[in-house]
Amino acid sequence: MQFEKSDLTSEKLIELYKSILTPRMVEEKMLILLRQGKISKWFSGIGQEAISVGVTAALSQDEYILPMHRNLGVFTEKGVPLERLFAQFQGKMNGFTKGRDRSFHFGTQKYHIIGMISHLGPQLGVADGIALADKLHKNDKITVVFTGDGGTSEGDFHEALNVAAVWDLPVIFVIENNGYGLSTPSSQQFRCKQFADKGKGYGMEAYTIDGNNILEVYSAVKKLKQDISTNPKPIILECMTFRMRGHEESSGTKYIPKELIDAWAEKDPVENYEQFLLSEKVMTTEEIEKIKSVLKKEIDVSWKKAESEGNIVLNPELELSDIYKEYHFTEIIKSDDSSEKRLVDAISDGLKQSFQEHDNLIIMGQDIAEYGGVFKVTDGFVKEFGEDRIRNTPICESAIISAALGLSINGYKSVMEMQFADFVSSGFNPIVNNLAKTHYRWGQNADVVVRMPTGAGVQAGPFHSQSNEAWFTHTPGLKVVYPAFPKDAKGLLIESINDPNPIMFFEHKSLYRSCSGMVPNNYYTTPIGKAKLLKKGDDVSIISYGMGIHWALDVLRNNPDISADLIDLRTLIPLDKDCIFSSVKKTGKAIVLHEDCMIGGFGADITSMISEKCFEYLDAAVVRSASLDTPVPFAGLLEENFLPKNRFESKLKQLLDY
Ligand SMILES: Cc1ncc(C[n+]2csc(CCOP(=O)(O)OP(=O)(O)O)c2C)c(N)n1
Repeated sequence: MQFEKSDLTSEKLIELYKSILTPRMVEEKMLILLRQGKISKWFSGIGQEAISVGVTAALSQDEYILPMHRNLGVFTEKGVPLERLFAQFQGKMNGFTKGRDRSFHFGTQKYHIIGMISHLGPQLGVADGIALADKLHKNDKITVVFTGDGGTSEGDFHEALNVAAVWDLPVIFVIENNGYGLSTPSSQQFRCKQFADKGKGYGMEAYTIDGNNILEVYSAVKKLKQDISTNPKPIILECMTFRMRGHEESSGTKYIPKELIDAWAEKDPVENYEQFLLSEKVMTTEEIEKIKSVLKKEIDVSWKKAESEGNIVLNPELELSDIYKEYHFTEIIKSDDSSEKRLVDAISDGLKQSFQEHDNLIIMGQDIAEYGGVFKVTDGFVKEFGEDRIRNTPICESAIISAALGLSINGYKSVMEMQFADFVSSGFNPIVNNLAKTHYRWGQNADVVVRMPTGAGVQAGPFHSQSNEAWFTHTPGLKVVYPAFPKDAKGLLIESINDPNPIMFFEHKSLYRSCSGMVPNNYYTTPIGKAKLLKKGDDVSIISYGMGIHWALDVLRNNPDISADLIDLRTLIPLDKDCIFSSVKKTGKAIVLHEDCMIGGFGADITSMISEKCFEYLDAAVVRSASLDTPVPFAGLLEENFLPKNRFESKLKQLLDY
């Protein structure tokens, strides 16, 4: 192994030695503790330390780095106290996740480390968002994100690199090419010779370096950083290395040829660097032994401290409240002057006024800039707010949702417009696993609103008509908002943008231009989590939201003899249970109406809650009226048959007659 000192001083060379030794010695201790059953799982980074340490050492303390499961060296090099790391590994309160997530699955703003979720790939798009924020701040900072070679097979890798390339983001994508993804060798994972070859395809510079040589890694990143911090652009940095132990400790290395392990053992990054320092007379054996003994003591003391901390004390209320960042509604009163607006215009109005209110608000979506979005919600925005804030995106739903989290981490609010709610399936993973879970896991909020043009009735077939709100009501950590009228839509959208938590905001596209109403002209807020009693009656409670509200209103209009409470939920999560229960206790009968399919629709939850909480007040079983359990069909007649609109009236009357 060839080490190049370049202009590094002896002090710096020794500092790097201590840095690379730290994760090695910590890990040696962890392997013992693992065998003793004191920690539960361990993903070894032995043999790969030069990458974690060399990269991190080349960054400033306030530059973000996004490590993976083998990057202990990132944490030690950033100066995360060992005692807290050890508490984290043991699921203690002094760790970083209050015992809620394991190992390296956490971030810490203090140390500018953003940890992974198990799904590997989403990490890359989060780096895009962080880097975008830095680029917009013009602060010359760069972001570094890691992936293993196996992780590059995921679509998220492609999307994140593509977005970074199109947006010229200052990100270094470090690929640790260590030969295996779990048990799968590289030959079964990808066909390219080197990952650096992919650079051309993405339109970015790419380099392959020796990942076991700390000086090579350190100087490569230093140089690249200098280059891209003032001239923002993404880089692929492929670091050749080898995974010396099993994927995680219990899985072993039987499938790896012994010769391969032996050959790479010769290239051990710590031992080789140590030999180099000795041969160059930068350090003596005695000095090295002294460093090791000081470090050993520090590790032992830190472990003892972490171990002596008591176990977590259960606080059930905190478990529930920590899914969201604390936030209190501030009412901004509606003005008296109003104008007649269609739903689409009210949403556009609320969005525009939010842009005027929040300098740090960005919207991202396909065709939303000059084109104004397929539903024209952002028509004219780019002229008023500029291309930095009104951002056309490539067709990369997953990377853009991940980038939205990155923006939030680095001080921005964002809205993402799904072109159609159906396409959210291509961005599902980062929503339900990253946006939704991050605050609960390590206290980082995701200040993101995903706008979802949803619903059927426009003969658009199975992939442009779905009601998929129940995919998200089932996921703790998200809020789900679904207005039915222009006035509510504007106030709720403004409030959703003010709220620092991740919000799925449903907009029924068939109501966009068919539903109008008087909308206050000013910037005002409508509280999330509050239903509205649209009609008061005595005989039945009709509970609905979105298009269902309009169907129910039609039926009540045609049947003036029916005396019903009509509840517009407006928000599904958090659900206004009090409003529902007090109405049902009064009427004794309830019907839940929604456009979504019956099985697994949100109505199932409402029905069961009513049965449980209002049982002794009920005069009949709670009824549901919902779409058929089929995909949404295209032809008008089939679609009409699919939707519950024409079945609702008879179901309601049957219930009243019971
Ligand atoms: C989406 C997803 N699929 C599968 C896994 C299981 N898994 C965890 S790590 C891993 C191998 C990753 O290989 P690589 O990216 O090369 O990183 P390395 O472990 O070699 O450092 C697999 C298959 C996962 N965590 N997420």
